[in-house]
Amino acid sequence: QRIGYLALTASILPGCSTQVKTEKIEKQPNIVFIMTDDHSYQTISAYGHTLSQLAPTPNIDRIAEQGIVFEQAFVENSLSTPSRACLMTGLYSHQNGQRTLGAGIDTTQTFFSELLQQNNYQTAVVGKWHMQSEPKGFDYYSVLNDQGEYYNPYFKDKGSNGEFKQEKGYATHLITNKSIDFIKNRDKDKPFCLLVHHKAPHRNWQPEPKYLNLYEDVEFPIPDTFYDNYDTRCEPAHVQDMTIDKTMTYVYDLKIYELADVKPYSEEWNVEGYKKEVTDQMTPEEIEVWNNAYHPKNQEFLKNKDSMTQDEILRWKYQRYLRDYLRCIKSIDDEVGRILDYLEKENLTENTIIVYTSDQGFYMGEHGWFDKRFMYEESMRTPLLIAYPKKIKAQSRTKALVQNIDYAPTFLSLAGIEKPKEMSGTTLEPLFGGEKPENWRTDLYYHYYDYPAIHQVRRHDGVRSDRFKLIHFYEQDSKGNYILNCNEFYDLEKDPKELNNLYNSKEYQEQVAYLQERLNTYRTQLKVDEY
Ligand code: SGN
Ligand code: CA
Repeated sequence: QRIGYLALTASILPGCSTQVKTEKIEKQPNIVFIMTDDHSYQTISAYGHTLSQLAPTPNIDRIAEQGIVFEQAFVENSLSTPSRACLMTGLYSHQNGQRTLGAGIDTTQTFFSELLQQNNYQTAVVGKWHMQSEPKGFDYYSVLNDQGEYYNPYFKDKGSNGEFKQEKGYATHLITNKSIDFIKNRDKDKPFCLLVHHKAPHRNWQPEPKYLNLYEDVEFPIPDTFYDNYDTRCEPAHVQDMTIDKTMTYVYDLKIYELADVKPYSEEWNVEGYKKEVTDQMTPEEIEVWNNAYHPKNQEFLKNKDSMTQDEILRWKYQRYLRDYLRCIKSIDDEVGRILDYLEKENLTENTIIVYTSDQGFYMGEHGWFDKRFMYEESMRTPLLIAYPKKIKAQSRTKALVQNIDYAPTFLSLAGIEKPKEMSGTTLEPLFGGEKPENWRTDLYYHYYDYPAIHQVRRHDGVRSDRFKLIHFYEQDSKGNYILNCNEFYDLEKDPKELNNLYNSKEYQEQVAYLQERLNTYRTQLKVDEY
């Protein structure tokens, strides 16, 4: 077994150096990886978006102050379990098996946690695991049931024979408690790797009791693309099912339980459904606090609703959505602060790499949407902030293209472990100095597979370079004939909001052809089997 130190210089090896230098010893760093579920970069102050100025995230920003902000961090497949599989394996979805939300990960693949464990690390994962297979390569785990619940959630611990037990409290807080307890109780002679996987701010955005009224007086600005009519696009943007206008439900998403049995809203959600999905796991005291918060606001809305225009109603829904979402973020931010405080108090900051990210991005009303899945910026992009004082200069930023398949190789390289040859991702360590190495990748591959499924986003793959994006939406019938075969191309510098599909524009034929060639190369080299 290895001890917790790595000899860095080769000078002690015979024949490597003429002079024997003082042996420089470096300790394997601890890793604290905090990943939320559906947290948009638009709602983290360090990214400077107007939304986050109204609802700041001072604690997540501490990571930015101490470290590096990745301004172009992306996922390969904007969905929970696929993203988690990319994280664990450093492989693209078609390589690790987890293409859709329900597909199982190929458990014969190596998880980076196993390699850390074999190389001296104590490993743990707490919170949303979501994949059907048991966490592999962890000394300790306490994971939520599937998507998990916000209030008094059920956890399954390692060694509990698969049994879930309900715990009292709010998920974001409980997950942090368990995380801190793991650090507290660890073997202090060994490095540790802790994955803190929050449930929040996943749909249906249930805030913590103390924040149920936060931001009630704040009016969040409507995004420029809120009324997008998807002109110039292929069919998928038109036929998705994820608009605030039509898809978001009054009862489940917007918590107007007063409408539960009122037609036409009773089709999907009635009082029973609301109780089951929203308040079922709350204590009577929590239900009272919850109802006291929502009821007066709901009454106010219902009083005015009949005299409101469709657009006023839509804007009201947007405000309720944003407020609840950002209330969940407020709890996340508090709890990130608690972890950072604990690491500081224990003098662990210097030798710990702290990562903050999300399993993908999210629409905060851009294009009229919530949810994710599309290769457009808001969902393909994800927040990524890393602090590691030993190697990362405080307050640095980078525009280098990075992807969620890079986490596993990064952790391995930091721990001094050689990356398995088959891992597709690449370590982010060369970017830590703030400079982008000349040979850094110039584009990324994306592939979304989960169709037919909730929200009805069609399958697509594509390439994103620093400036351009090519997307190919596809579907073939059983004979291999295309039912859907449509391309989009965006100039992100001139059109960062992706409103103008230039695929057929004469002016861009050269750039389109270049990205098409890159896409073909990815498909061939990565052995992609559908597109
Ligand atoms: C649930 C949500 C969807 C969401 C998926 C995937 N519906 O099905 O809105 O897209 O999860 O989310 S809900 O009615 O159950 O809230 S993911 O983060 O796990 O990928
Ligand atoms: Ca998610």
